[in-house]
Amino acid sequence: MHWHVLGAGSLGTLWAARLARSGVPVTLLLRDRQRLASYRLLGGLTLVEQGQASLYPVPAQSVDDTSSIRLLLLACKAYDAEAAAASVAHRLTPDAHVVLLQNGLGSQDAVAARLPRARCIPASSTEGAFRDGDFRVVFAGHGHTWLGDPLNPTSPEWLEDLQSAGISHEWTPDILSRLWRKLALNCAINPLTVLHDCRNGGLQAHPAQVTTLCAELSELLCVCGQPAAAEHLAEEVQRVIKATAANYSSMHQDVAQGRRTEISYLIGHACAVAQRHNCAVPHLQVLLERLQAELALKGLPTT
Ligand code: NAD
Ligand code: KPL
Repeated sequence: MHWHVLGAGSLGTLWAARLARSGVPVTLLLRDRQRLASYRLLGGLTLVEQGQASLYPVPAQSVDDTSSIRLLLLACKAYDAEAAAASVAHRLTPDAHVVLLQNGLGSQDAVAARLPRARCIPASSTEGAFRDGDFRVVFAGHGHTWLGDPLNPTSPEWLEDLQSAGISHEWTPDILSRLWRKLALNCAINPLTVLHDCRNGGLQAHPAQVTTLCAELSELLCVCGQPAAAEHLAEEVQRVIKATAANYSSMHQDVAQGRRTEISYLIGHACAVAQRHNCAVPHLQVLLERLQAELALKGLPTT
Protein backbone atom coordinates (compact mmCIF):
# COMPACT_ATOMS: atom_id res chain seq x y z
CA MET A 1 0.00 0.00 0.00
CA HIS A 2 1.38 3.43 -0.94
CA TRP A 3 0.77 6.17 1.66
CA HIS A 4 0.20 9.79 0.71
CA VAL A 5 0.58 12.27 3.57
CA LEU A 6 -1.22 15.61 3.24
CA GLY A 7 -0.03 18.17 5.78
CA ALA A 8 3.73 18.26 6.28
CA GLY A 9 3.47 19.71 9.79
CA SER A 10 4.22 18.11 13.15
CA LEU A 11 2.20 14.89 13.04
CA GLY A 12 2.33 14.47 9.25
CA THR A 13 6.13 14.63 9.30
CA LEU A 14 6.32 12.33 12.32
CA TRP A 15 4.26 9.70 10.50
CA ALA A 16 5.86 10.15 7.08
CA ALA A 17 9.43 9.91 8.40
CA ARG A 18 8.76 6.77 10.45
CA LEU A 19 6.84 5.07 7.62
CA ALA A 20 9.57 5.92 5.10
CA ARG A 21 12.43 4.67 7.28
CA SER A 22 10.70 1.33 7.77
CA GLY A 23 10.58 0.89 3.99
CA VAL A 24 6.87 1.65 3.51
CA PRO A 25 6.26 3.62 0.28
CA VAL A 26 5.18 7.14 1.21
CA THR A 27 4.77 10.40 -0.70
CA LEU A 28 4.34 13.81 0.85
CA LEU A 29 1.68 16.11 -0.63
CA LEU A 30 2.56 19.79 -0.51
CA ARG A 31 0.28 22.76 -1.03
CA ASP A 32 1.87 24.09 -4.23
CA ARG A 33 4.96 24.05 -6.43
CA GLN A 34 6.66 26.76 -4.37
CA ARG A 35 6.46 24.61 -1.21
CA LEU A 36 7.68 21.67 -3.26
CA ALA A 37 10.70 23.66 -4.45
CA SER A 38 11.54 24.72 -0.85
CA TYR A 39 11.22 21.10 0.28
CA ARG A 40 13.50 19.82 -2.48
CA LEU A 41 16.15 22.38 -1.55
CA LEU A 42 16.23 20.96 1.98
CA GLY A 43 16.50 17.40 0.66
CA GLY A 44 13.85 15.83 2.86
CA LEU A 45 12.14 15.78 6.24
CA THR A 46 14.16 16.13 9.41
CA LEU A 47 12.98 14.25 12.49
CA VAL A 48 14.62 15.03 15.83
CA GLU A 49 14.45 12.22 18.39
CA GLN A 50 16.23 12.40 21.75
CA GLY A 51 18.24 15.35 20.48
CA GLN A 52 19.41 13.44 17.37
CA ALA A 53 18.36 14.86 13.98
CA SER A 54 17.94 12.53 10.98
CA LEU A 55 17.08 13.50 7.41
CA TYR A 56 14.57 11.36 5.51
CA PRO A 57 14.41 12.06 1.75
CA VAL A 58 10.69 11.27 1.49
CA PRO A 59 9.45 11.79 -2.10
CA ALA A 60 7.04 14.72 -2.49
CA GLN A 61 4.53 16.13 -4.98
CA SER A 62 2.21 19.10 -4.96
CA VAL A 63 -1.50 18.42 -4.41
CA ASP A 64 -2.25 19.25 -8.05
CA ASP A 65 -0.23 16.25 -9.29
CA THR A 66 -2.46 13.77 -11.15
CA SER A 67 -1.33 10.35 -9.89
CA SER A 68 -3.96 8.40 -7.96
CA ILE A 69 -4.17 8.04 -4.18
CA ARG A 70 -5.42 4.89 -2.47
CA LEU A 71 -4.35 5.58 1.13
CA LEU A 72 -4.27 9.16 2.41
CA LEU A 73 -3.17 10.40 5.80
CA LEU A 74 -4.80 13.79 6.38
CA ALA A 75 -2.56 15.47 8.93
CA CYS A 76 -3.61 19.12 8.92
CA LYS A 77 -5.45 21.12 11.59
CA ALA A 78 -9.19 20.51 12.01
CA TYR A 79 -10.05 23.90 10.45
CA ASP A 80 -8.04 23.06 7.29
CA ALA A 81 -9.17 19.44 6.91
CA GLU A 82 -12.19 19.87 4.66
CA ALA A 83 -10.44 22.15 2.15
CA ALA A 84 -7.31 19.98 2.16
CA ALA A 85 -9.40 16.84 1.51
CA ALA A 86 -11.27 18.62 -1.30
CA SER A 87 -7.97 19.59 -2.94
CA VAL A 88 -7.12 15.91 -3.60
CA ALA A 89 -10.66 14.46 -3.92
CA HIS A 90 -10.27 13.98 -7.69
CA ARG A 91 -7.14 11.87 -7.14
CA LEU A 92 -8.69 9.33 -4.76
CA THR A 93 -9.39 5.84 -6.11
CA PRO A 94 -12.98 4.56 -5.62
CA ASP A 95 -11.73 2.23 -2.84
CA ALA A 96 -9.57 4.87 -1.12
CA HIS A 97 -9.01 4.98 2.64
CA VAL A 98 -8.46 8.32 4.39
CA VAL A 99 -6.99 8.45 7.90
CA LEU A 100 -8.06 11.58 9.77
CA LEU A 101 -5.59 12.73 12.43
CA GLN A 102 -7.53 15.81 13.54
CA ASN A 103 -8.17 16.54 17.21
CA GLY A 104 -11.72 17.34 18.33
CA LEU A 105 -14.91 16.58 16.42
CA GLY A 106 -16.76 18.09 13.48
CA SER A 107 -14.00 18.08 10.89
CA GLN A 108 -14.30 14.30 10.37
CA ASP A 109 -17.95 14.60 9.28
CA ALA A 110 -17.11 17.55 7.04
CA VAL A 111 -14.37 15.52 5.31
CA ALA A 112 -16.59 12.44 4.98
CA ALA A 113 -19.27 14.58 3.30
CA ARG A 114 -16.64 15.91 0.86
CA LEU A 115 -15.37 12.38 0.09
CA PRO A 116 -18.54 10.26 -0.01
CA ARG A 117 -16.86 7.29 -1.74
CA ALA A 118 -13.81 7.05 0.50
CA ARG A 119 -13.57 5.03 3.70
CA CYS A 120 -12.84 7.68 6.33
CA ILE A 121 -10.99 6.48 9.43
CA PRO A 122 -10.80 8.94 12.33
CA ALA A 123 -7.83 8.67 14.68
CA SER A 124 -7.05 10.02 18.14
CA SER A 125 -3.43 10.42 19.13
CA THR A 126 -1.56 11.15 22.34
CA GLU A 127 1.79 11.47 20.56
CA GLY A 128 3.47 14.86 20.84
CA ALA A 129 5.52 16.66 18.21
CA PHE A 130 6.36 20.23 17.29
CA ARG A 131 8.06 22.01 14.43
CA ASP A 132 11.37 23.72 15.08
CA GLY A 133 12.09 24.63 11.45
CA ASP A 134 10.74 24.23 7.96
CA PHE A 135 10.10 20.52 7.31
CA ARG A 136 11.79 19.78 10.65
CA VAL A 137 9.96 18.19 13.58
CA VAL A 138 10.84 17.25 17.14
CA PHE A 139 9.29 14.04 18.50
CA ALA A 140 8.50 15.39 21.95
CA GLY A 141 6.26 12.80 23.57
CA HIS A 142 5.77 9.11 22.95
CA GLY A 143 2.11 8.17 22.94
CA HIS A 144 -0.47 5.98 21.34
CA THR A 145 -2.88 6.35 18.43
CA TRP A 146 -6.36 4.82 18.29
CA LEU A 147 -8.00 4.38 14.90
CA GLY A 148 -11.43 3.15 13.92
CA ASP A 149 -14.24 3.32 11.41
CA PRO A 150 -17.62 4.14 12.98
CA LEU A 151 -19.34 2.51 9.96
CA ASN A 152 -17.26 -0.68 9.60
CA PRO A 153 -15.49 -2.60 12.40
CA THR A 154 -13.16 -4.52 10.02
CA SER A 155 -9.55 -3.46 10.48
CA PRO A 156 -7.63 -2.46 7.34
CA GLU A 157 -4.58 -4.42 6.14
CA TRP A 158 -2.31 -1.37 6.21
CA LEU A 159 -2.23 -1.40 10.03
CA GLU A 160 0.79 -3.70 9.46
CA ASP A 161 2.63 -0.66 8.08
CA LEU A 162 2.13 1.16 11.38
CA GLN A 163 3.49 -1.90 13.17
CA SER A 164 6.61 -1.96 10.97
CA ALA A 165 7.07 1.78 11.42
CA GLY A 166 6.92 1.48 15.22
CA ILE A 167 3.82 3.70 15.44
CA SER A 168 2.10 2.55 18.62
CA HIS A 169 -1.55 2.03 17.73
CA GLU A 170 -4.77 0.13 18.28
CA TRP A 171 -7.81 -0.47 16.11
CA THR A 172 -11.02 0.28 17.98
CA PRO A 173 -14.66 0.10 16.94
CA ASP A 174 -15.32 2.80 19.59
CA ILE A 175 -13.32 5.58 18.01
CA LEU A 176 -16.17 8.08 18.46
CA SER A 177 -16.23 7.38 22.18
CA ARG A 178 -12.45 8.01 22.33
CA LEU A 179 -12.77 11.25 20.38
CA TRP A 180 -15.62 12.46 22.61
CA ARG A 181 -13.68 11.59 25.77
CA LYS A 182 -10.61 13.48 24.53
CA LEU A 183 -12.82 16.41 23.50
CA ALA A 184 -14.36 16.49 26.98
CA LEU A 185 -10.91 16.47 28.62
CA ASN A 186 -9.81 19.27 26.34
CA CYS A 187 -12.98 21.29 27.07
CA ALA A 188 -12.52 20.95 30.84
CA ILE A 189 -8.85 21.94 30.78
CA ASN A 190 -7.70 23.91 27.74
CA PRO A 191 -9.98 27.00 27.73
CA LEU A 192 -9.44 27.57 31.47
CA THR A 193 -5.65 27.41 31.02
CA VAL A 194 -5.96 30.19 28.43
CA LEU A 195 -8.25 32.35 30.56
CA HIS A 196 -6.18 31.88 33.73
CA ASP A 197 -2.97 32.02 31.67
CA CYS A 198 -1.56 29.04 33.52
CA ARG A 199 -0.04 25.60 33.13
CA ASN A 200 -2.42 22.64 33.48
CA GLY A 201 -1.41 22.32 37.15
CA GLY A 202 -2.59 25.90 37.75
CA LEU A 203 -6.18 24.61 37.50
CA GLN A 204 -5.70 22.95 40.89
CA ALA A 205 -6.45 26.44 42.25
CA HIS A 206 -9.87 26.41 40.52
CA PRO A 207 -11.45 23.07 41.52
CA ALA A 208 -15.06 24.29 41.52
CA GLN A 209 -14.84 25.63 37.96
CA VAL A 210 -13.39 22.36 36.69
CA THR A 211 -15.96 20.24 38.55
CA THR A 212 -18.89 22.27 37.20
CA LEU A 213 -17.62 21.91 33.63
CA CYS A 214 -17.15 18.15 34.08
CA ALA A 215 -20.75 17.80 35.29
CA GLU A 216 -22.08 19.63 32.20
CA LEU A 217 -19.79 17.69 29.87
CA SER A 218 -20.83 14.34 31.40
CA GLU A 219 -24.49 15.19 30.88
CA LEU A 220 -23.83 16.27 27.31
CA LEU A 221 -21.94 13.05 26.53
CA CYS A 222 -24.89 10.99 27.81
CA VAL A 223 -27.42 13.07 25.87
CA CYS A 224 -25.54 12.57 22.63
CA GLY A 225 -25.27 8.81 23.03
CA GLN A 226 -21.75 8.54 24.49
CA PRO A 227 -22.33 7.39 28.10
CA ALA A 228 -19.05 5.40 28.19
CA ALA A 229 -17.12 8.60 27.44
CA ALA A 230 -18.79 10.22 30.47
CA GLU A 231 -17.73 7.57 33.00
CA HIS A 232 -15.55 9.01 35.80
CA LEU A 233 -14.81 12.06 33.65
CA ALA A 234 -14.20 14.39 36.61
CA GLU A 235 -11.71 11.94 38.16
CA GLU A 236 -9.81 11.57 34.89
CA VAL A 237 -9.69 15.33 34.38
CA GLN A 238 -8.16 15.72 37.86
CA ARG A 239 -5.70 12.91 37.11
CA VAL A 240 -4.65 14.58 33.82
CA ILE A 241 -4.30 17.97 35.51
CA LYS A 242 -1.93 16.41 38.06
CA ALA A 243 -0.03 14.24 35.56
CA THR A 244 0.52 17.17 33.17
CA ALA A 245 0.78 19.88 35.86
CA ALA A 246 4.02 21.30 34.47
CA ASN A 247 2.76 21.46 30.85
CA TYR A 248 0.93 24.16 28.98
CA SER A 249 -2.18 22.82 27.21
CA SER A 250 -2.10 22.72 23.41
CA MET A 251 -4.61 25.58 23.26
CA HIS A 252 -2.53 27.69 25.63
CA GLN A 253 0.52 27.02 23.42
CA ASP A 254 -1.41 28.02 20.29
CA VAL A 255 -2.57 31.28 21.87
CA ALA A 256 0.86 32.09 23.36
CA GLN A 257 2.42 31.60 19.92
CA GLY A 258 -0.24 33.65 18.12
CA ARG A 259 -1.59 30.62 16.22
CA ARG A 260 -5.21 29.93 15.36
CA THR A 261 -6.81 27.50 17.82
CA GLU A 262 -9.12 24.56 17.05
CA ILE A 263 -11.81 26.11 19.30
CA SER A 264 -14.70 25.34 16.89
CA TYR A 265 -13.86 21.62 16.96
CA LEU A 266 -13.48 21.46 20.75
CA ILE A 267 -15.60 23.60 23.10
CA GLY A 268 -17.35 25.24 20.10
CA HIS A 269 -18.42 21.80 18.87
CA ALA A 270 -19.58 20.76 22.36
CA CYS A 271 -21.77 23.88 22.66
CA ALA A 272 -23.19 23.47 19.14
CA VAL A 273 -24.11 19.82 19.79
CA ALA A 274 -25.63 20.75 23.18
CA GLN A 275 -27.82 23.33 21.46
CA ARG A 276 -28.94 20.77 18.84
CA HIS A 277 -29.95 18.38 21.63
CA ASN A 278 -31.57 21.09 23.79
CA CYS A 279 -29.10 20.25 26.54
CA ALA A 280 -28.39 23.19 28.85
CA VAL A 281 -24.64 23.80 29.30
CA PRO A 282 -24.59 27.36 30.71
CA HIS A 283 -21.05 27.23 32.13
CA LEU A 284 -19.57 25.77 28.94
CA GLN A 285 -21.40 28.43 26.93
CA VAL A 286 -20.06 31.27 29.09
CA LEU A 287 -16.57 29.73 28.91
CA LEU A 288 -16.81 29.62 25.10
CA GLU A 289 -17.87 33.29 24.97
CA ARG A 290 -15.09 34.36 27.35
CA LEU A 291 -12.56 32.38 25.33
CA GLN A 292 -13.76 33.96 22.08
CA ALA A 293 -13.48 37.42 23.66
CA GLU A 294 -9.91 36.64 24.80
CA LEU A 295 -8.96 35.42 21.32
CA ALA A 296 -10.47 38.53 19.72
CA LEU A 297 -8.53 40.71 22.17
CA LYS A 298 -5.34 39.00 21.04
CA GLY A 299 -6.26 39.42 17.36
CA LEU A 300 -6.75 35.68 16.82
CA PRO A 301 -9.64 34.01 14.95
CA THR A 302 -12.60 33.26 17.23
CA THR A 303 -13.68 30.17 15.27
P1 NAD B 1 0.62 21.48 12.04
O1 NAD B 1 0.05 22.85 11.94
O2 NAD B 1 1.99 21.29 12.59
O3 NAD B 1 0.62 20.81 10.58
C1 NAD B 1 -0.43 20.94 9.68
C2 NAD B 1 0.19 21.07 8.30
O4 NAD B 1 -0.85 20.96 7.33
C3 NAD B 1 0.87 22.41 8.07
O5 NAD B 1 2.17 22.18 7.55
C4 NAD B 1 -0.02 23.09 7.02
O6 NAD B 1 0.70 23.95 6.15
C5 NAD B 1 -0.54 21.87 6.29
N1 NAD B 1 -1.76 22.14 5.50
C6 NAD B 1 -2.92 22.71 5.89
N2 NAD B 1 -3.78 22.79 4.86
C7 NAD B 1 -3.14 22.26 3.80
C8 NAD B 1 -3.51 22.08 2.43
N3 NAD B 1 -4.69 22.47 1.97
N4 NAD B 1 -2.61 21.50 1.60
C9 NAD B 1 -1.38 21.12 2.05
N5 NAD B 1 -0.98 21.26 3.33
C10 NAD B 1 -1.86 21.83 4.19
O7 NAD B 1 -0.44 20.62 12.83
P2 NAD B 1 -0.20 19.34 13.77
O8 NAD B 1 0.35 19.79 15.07
O9 NAD B 1 0.52 18.28 13.01
O10 NAD B 1 -1.70 18.91 14.06
C11 NAD B 1 -2.49 18.19 13.13
C12 NAD B 1 -3.71 17.66 13.91
O11 NAD B 1 -3.21 16.71 14.87
C13 NAD B 1 -4.42 18.76 14.72
O12 NAD B 1 -5.80 18.53 14.71
C14 NAD B 1 -3.85 18.58 16.12
O13 NAD B 1 -4.74 19.01 17.15
C15 NAD B 1 -3.66 17.07 16.17
N6 NAD B 1 -2.66 16.64 17.14
C16 NAD B 1 -1.41 17.20 17.13
C17 NAD B 1 -0.47 16.74 18.06
C18 NAD B 1 0.93 17.32 18.09
O14 NAD B 1 1.69 16.99 19.01
N7 NAD B 1 1.33 18.15 17.15
C19 NAD B 1 -0.81 15.74 18.98
C20 NAD B 1 -2.08 15.18 18.94
C21 NAD B 1 -3.01 15.65 18.01
O1 KPL C 1 -4.65 16.98 25.29
C1 KPL C 1 -4.36 17.90 26.02
C2 KPL C 1 -4.04 19.20 25.37
O2 KPL C 1 -3.27 19.98 25.92
O3 KPL C 1 -4.57 19.42 24.27
C3 KPL C 1 -4.39 17.72 27.50
C4 KPL C 1 -2.99 17.57 28.03
C5 KPL C 1 -5.16 16.45 27.84
C6 KPL C 1 -5.07 18.86 28.18
O4 KPL C 1 -6.40 18.96 27.79
